[in-house]
Amino acid sequence: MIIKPTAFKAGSAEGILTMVKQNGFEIIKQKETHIPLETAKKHYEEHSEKPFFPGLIEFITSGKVMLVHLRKDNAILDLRNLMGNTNPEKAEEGTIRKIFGSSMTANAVHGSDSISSAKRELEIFSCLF
Ligand code: FUP
Repeated sequence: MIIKPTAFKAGSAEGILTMVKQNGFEIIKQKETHIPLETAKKHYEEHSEKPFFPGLIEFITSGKVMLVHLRKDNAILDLRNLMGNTNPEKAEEGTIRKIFGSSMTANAVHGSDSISSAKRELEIFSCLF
């Protein structure tokens, strides 16, 4: 999981991590850091042709984030349910993005969408942890 710049700057990291722990996740590692430009581009590679890509890269590299390595049975699906819809306006009540998100891009958190994505992302961010 990545706590994105706007949520981090707003001081929401503690509240987000509390929700995550209350939902049974174990925090293996956490790190406050800036994401370098090339790392951000690699992370969001699948969206590189999309019109929102430049804004997404600008945003994710705009300030400090918190990288969080989480563990839980069924972690991928459970975290995505806890995060809620990508768009905070559409996210269900009680979800992280509903509570802490402010826009489609500044939607508080990123969560890996599959086991293979989680492995790939942990590898991409390993040098920053
Ligand atoms: P998610 O897996 O829920 O993070 O969503 P996506 O992989 O579809 O999108 C990745 C990020 O791109 C989202 F966090 C927000 C951003 N995004 C936009 O800014 N505009 C869009 O139209 C779609 C996604």
